[in-house]
Amino acid sequence: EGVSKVLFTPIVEESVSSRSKVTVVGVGQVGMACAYSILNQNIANEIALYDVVADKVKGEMMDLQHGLVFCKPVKISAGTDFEVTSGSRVIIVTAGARQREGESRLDLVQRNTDIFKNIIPPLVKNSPDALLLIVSNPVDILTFVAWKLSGLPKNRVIGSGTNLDSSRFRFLMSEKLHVAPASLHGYIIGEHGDTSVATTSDIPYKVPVWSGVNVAGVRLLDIYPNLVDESNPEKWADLHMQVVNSAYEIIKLKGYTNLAIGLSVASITKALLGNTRAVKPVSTLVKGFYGIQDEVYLSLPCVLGSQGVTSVVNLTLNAQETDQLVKSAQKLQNVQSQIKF
Ligand code: 6V0
Repeated sequence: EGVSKVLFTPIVEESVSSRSKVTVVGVGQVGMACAYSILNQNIANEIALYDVVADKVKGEMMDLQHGLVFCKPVKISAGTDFEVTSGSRVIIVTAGARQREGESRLDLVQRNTDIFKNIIPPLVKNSPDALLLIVSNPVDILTFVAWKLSGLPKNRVIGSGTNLDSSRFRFLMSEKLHVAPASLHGYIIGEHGDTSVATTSDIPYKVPVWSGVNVAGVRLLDIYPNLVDESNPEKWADLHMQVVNSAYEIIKLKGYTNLAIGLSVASITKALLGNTRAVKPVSTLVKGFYGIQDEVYLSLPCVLGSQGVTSVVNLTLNAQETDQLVKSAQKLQNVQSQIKF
């Protein structure tokens, strides 16, 4: 009796700010795979989920929260109000409409641009210091759209780009050489493209930089000069088309792709939040590189840190590789010039 039965004696008001808050916009297959990878790898100390579908976003939040006992400490919040996204360091955008039967690529771009018009300005307003990491497809064009709508400097608006394609490329090569995928280095640069465009007339220019492929610094082309010749019975050149077709194939088999893109986005987010200076191929504004004149986003190996893209690695490209980048840029510019902002 007389003893006050309170659990805590407050000393000071608790802080609401968070060192490493990540917001995931759009809690579909891709958004949740991103959130789950980030949670599981202990990359952020707060994860906010934002979507327009209230039940779905609440359900996804609860499902993650119920696993928190098994994770390192993270706060998980969610909602349909932009308030929930405030103070984010990285905002991952996976919101997007899917291509409708018979819909042109341009119509899809316009529909997703219209969604971005509603979300990018309030996201930036609530998190003025955030980096934007765009995942929605077609990712290179939508990263440009997000950059335009955000008013942020180019280094702070990044597309997930060919980080995923490069990972697919390295996996396929690693199977041939029997080494770990992470021990085989190589890059796909250029356009990530659009998972929903499967026509051969619109194959994205995903450029495999064969000259840089190496294990422990030993270039494969130095050992096997005929590596990617059509006549090579090992069919290394085919690996490139396998990468190009990966998404279509997976969508045909399971309906969507989500787990690898989730891991890929988590690895980019880790580099940004941790200011690690990791080099990854991500979509960045490439005007001025390799003779490209247009304001377009394409993937090049970039140094990533808390300012976003802090440098671009200058690759030694041959004429064909440079030509593909320039053509890709022209193609994207052609679509972009028809977008209504
Ligand atoms: P999904 O499962 O349909 O999820 C989309 C989510 O976005 C849904 O939960 C919607 O409610 C939500 N959404 C729609 N409008 C809004 C809005 N205005 N604000 C907030 N949320 C909204 O699609 P999925 O998750 O499979 O794919 C998402 C996007 O990622 C698509 O554009 C895919 O093409 C793209 N991908 C990009 C990849 C890449 O490598 N960059 C890889 C895979 C998919």
